[in-house]
Formats: sequence, C-alpha cells, structure tokens
Amino acid sequence: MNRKTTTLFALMVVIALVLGACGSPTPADSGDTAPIVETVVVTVEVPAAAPAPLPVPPAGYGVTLATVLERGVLICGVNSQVPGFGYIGADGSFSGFDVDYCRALAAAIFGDSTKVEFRAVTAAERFTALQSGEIDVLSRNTTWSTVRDTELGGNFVHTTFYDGQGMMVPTSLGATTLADLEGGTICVQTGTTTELNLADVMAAEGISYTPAVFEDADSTFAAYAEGRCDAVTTDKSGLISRRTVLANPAEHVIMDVTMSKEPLGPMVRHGDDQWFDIAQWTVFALISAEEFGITSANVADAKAAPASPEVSRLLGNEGDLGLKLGLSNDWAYNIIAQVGNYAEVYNRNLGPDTPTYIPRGLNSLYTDGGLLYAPPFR
Ligand SMILES: N[C@@H](CCC(=O)N[C@@H](CS)C(=O)NCC(=O)O)C(=O)O
Repeated sequence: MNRKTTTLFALMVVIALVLGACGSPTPADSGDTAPIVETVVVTVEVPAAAPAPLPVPPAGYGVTLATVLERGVLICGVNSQVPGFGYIGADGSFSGFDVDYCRALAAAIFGDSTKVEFRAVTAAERFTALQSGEIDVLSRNTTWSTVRDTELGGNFVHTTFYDGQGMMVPTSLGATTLADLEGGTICVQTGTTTELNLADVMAAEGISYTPAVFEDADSTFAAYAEGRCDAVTTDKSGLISRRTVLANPAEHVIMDVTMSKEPLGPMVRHGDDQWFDIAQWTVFALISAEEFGITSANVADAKAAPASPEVSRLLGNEGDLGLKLGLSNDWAYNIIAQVGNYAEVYNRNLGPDTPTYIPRGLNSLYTDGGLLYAPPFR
C-alpha cells in the first residue's frame, strides 16, 4: 500500500459503567457497590489530511449585498398609505415602523441610515417588485404565509409586528359581532391575506356577505367613508392607522373580533442566504438592544463600558460578528445609534404619543409577556 498514512490519534474510550447510576439496575445479589470501569483503547488510521474545504456558497449567495454596496443605496419596498407603518408625507418623506426598519438595514450596511431609497408598492404589486429585483427588501405590513414563503419565492425574517385581522364599522351601525354583518357589504383590498381570510371566516361562520374589492388602501377606505359598504376589514394595525385619517374617527369602532393571525415582517428573495442573515440579524439587533436596555441615547456609553461580553460582541468591541455577516463590526452600533432599539422605533411610530397608538401587547419583549425574543449574539 503506497498511500501514506499516519496515525493521527489514538482514541481512548473510557466506558464507565457505574452500576446503580442513571437508572441501571443494581443486581440485588451483587453485594459489590464499587463502580466497574473498563478502558478500551482504539487506534484509528486516517490519511494525512488536508484541512477540510469550506462549504461552497450556493449561486446567488452574496449577490444582493454586493449589488447594494455598488449602487450605494438600499432600495426598500414600503407602504405609502398606512400612517404609523409606511406613509408618505406632503413633503415626499416616508415615515413609519416598517420604514424605520429600512433605515436600520441601511445603517447596518452603510453605517448611514439615510442611504435608503423608498419605493411605494401596493399589496398586489409588492411580490413582483421583490422577485424582479426592483427592490432589495420588502418592509410593508406583509403577512408571513406558506404560499409567500414558497411559490412567491420569498423568505420572511423574524416577525417585527404580531397582528390579527379585524373589522371596523360605523358606530351608528351598532354591529358588535361578525354575525351582525349578515347580508352586508364589506370593503376589502385585493392581493391581501385579508381578502382570503374574510372568505374563510365568513364561510366557517355561515355568514353571507358581498365583498367590495379595491386596489389600495386609499380607495378601500374612501369607499367605506362614502358608505358604499357596511364595514371594512384589514389587519387591526391598518384599521387603527386608517381610522386616524377618517373625517371623524370617533364615529367608527373596531369590533372586538380577531379573524386571523397576521405575523408581519420583512421579506427577501429566495437564494441569497447572506442577505437573509443581514435582514434577519438587523431585526435581532433592534430587539436585543431593547433587551439590554441599550438606546440611541446611551449606546456610546454602553460601547465604552459594556455591561457584559455579549453586549461587547453586539456593539463590535469583541469578536467579529459583523464581519461574519459581510458587514463592518460596528453594524449593530450604527443601527442603535442612528435608528434606536425596537422600543424606540415602536414608540416613535406607534407609541402613546402618536396618533396611531397601538399598545405593545404581543409585540412586547418575552420578559414582559410578549413574543419578542432575540437569539444570542455569539
Ligand atoms: N398583512 C396583509 C394586508 C396588508 C395590506 O396590504 N393592507 C392594506 C390595507 S391597510 C394596505 O396596506 N394597503 C395600502 C396600499 O395598498 O397602499 C397582507 O400581507 O396581505
């Protein structure tokens, strides 16, 4: 045999059989309680080895980050008609919870939260915009579902807002349950989970109704405001948001009914795991910062004197977590310094001091009874 082999190691297997431990029955008649220890030495011959090659990244890996870096700006698909989540002001500027996620992603990539271009997309056009590469990421009150995750070629990162579908009616209608809408007309937007859930829930409850279907939120809620339908349905967040821009919000009530689960969060294209990781860990950096009590106001102090090794890694003092994502090591520091932590983003857009106030509820940290929980930074 001309193959050069080397004995690399001898594997010593020490098998300790401790009778009576770990549930092993002690023979009743043994009378000997000393553990029996048997040592087996096995010599294994393996080829003089070259180091194992690193796994080859699949085609598509890294393409998105490279494209975004070369372009010098992130293109984020957002809503423009839902105040508090994605809204375009009279001056053309975008604001909202989903919009701030885009800014956080830009801060992670460029160290500059302003290097983002917002592209307003309707419900119906959003997935094509992502698939075609017109946008790098979709951050637009979009529900994570099986078909979107498979057939529509998307990957959802961690949910940023846990929601559920609701129903709004004029207070004067006096309707408090879905059954009260029997025979009525319900305004709903096309290209949404809303449209599909409405059909499911009403069929399951045996309630007949006529859907009035519209292309975007403005036309849906305009029809509702004109009395062309008895009720309007969408995510509760959307109802709370759009009620604030009705002529007289106090004349409309959101029923105490939850028709579905709507986990809303950012979506990226299939096929680029590096980009997915960046989008995903941007969410976790926001949540983690809230868990650690790190805010835009104290992040510089937290970096100068980190309270724990994990904070040190999160803020890029130790380790190379940013480099592993393909970013600089201060990526999370930049997110927190420029955009804030999850609570700051939430409160800026949906907090008690905003017109679109939504109590945190399920969107609280797990330590406060919510569902937000970031994996370890290590
Ligand atoms: N979360 C649901 C519904 C999202 C949705 O598109 N909601 C409407 C009603 S609030 C909306 O945002 N419309 C704004 C627009 O089309 O510009 C989904 O992902 O399908």
